[in-house]
Amino acid sequence: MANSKYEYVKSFEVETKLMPSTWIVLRIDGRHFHQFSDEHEFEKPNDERALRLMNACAKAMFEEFPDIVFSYGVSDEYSFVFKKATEFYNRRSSKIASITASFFSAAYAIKWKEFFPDNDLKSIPSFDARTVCYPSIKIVRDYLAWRQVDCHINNQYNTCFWMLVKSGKTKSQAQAELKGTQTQDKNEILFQQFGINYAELPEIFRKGSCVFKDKVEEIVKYNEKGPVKRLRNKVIIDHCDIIGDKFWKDHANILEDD
Ligand code: DGT
Ligand code: MG
Ligand code: MG
Ligand code: MG
Ligand code: MG
Repeated sequence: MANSKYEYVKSFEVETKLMPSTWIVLRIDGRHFHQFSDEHEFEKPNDERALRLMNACAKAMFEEFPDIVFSYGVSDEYSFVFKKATEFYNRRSSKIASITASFFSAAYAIKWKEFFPDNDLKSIPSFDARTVCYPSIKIVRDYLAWRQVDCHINNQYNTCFWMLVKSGKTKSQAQAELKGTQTQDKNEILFQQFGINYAELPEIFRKGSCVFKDKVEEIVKYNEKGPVKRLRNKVIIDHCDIIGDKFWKDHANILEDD
């Protein structure tokens, strides 16, 4: 097509290219989910249906965008790690953030009924997205540890807070009671006042969720001797500890230099 005299307007476009040879971490976060969770009567402090819906959207991302090697989600956010050598959208930040945020938002709306069969979607869910480049495995791991520590701190606080409120305290009384408390104090409050052993709460609440590919033994067919099993690479959702070394030793391929 011949250039028109208007073509020059393209020269005003600015592209932010993400640094080559670094892990791109994309974080998606629900917009106004404080309001959204109230409006849809999410259970407090954690609504398992809402978390599983987020996980299903993350799994859909994994299946749609093959350069994602790992993801971690908590509350209304999900982080996605792209492999170091990715050329996804030529590493153009605005393309990556806009496409993934819109894909995730659409998935959330489409899958809503699967997880909330009795609740109508009352407003349009949307998610923001940002991209950050990290130059080493250590820093990617520290990033993920930061999110998981955040999950733990918030979940422990919120669990105490809502137990106090549900037991009759006002929100400001609960806040005052928790002010300045350490991890151990909160565990004591839960145990002494409510008989809850924090360590026994569901892992999905305490640890958040990880999505990654792993080799899983699957039955592929049955013959006269019984089931025939094969190792298959599958996208799995688990609630692992990603702060310590064990997970990363067991799954060294996830962040390997490629
Ligand atoms: P933003 O991200 O700046 O648009 O604002 P928000 O309101 O999304 O705030 P954010 O992302 O810092 O915090 C997430 C909110 O979502 C927080 O107010 C609690 C709510 N939320 C997330 N998961 C759950 C849940 O499972 N149950 C309940 N009750 N609330 C949840
Ligand atoms: Mg926010
Ligand atoms: Mg949010
Ligand atoms: Mg958030
Ligand atoms: Mg186009």
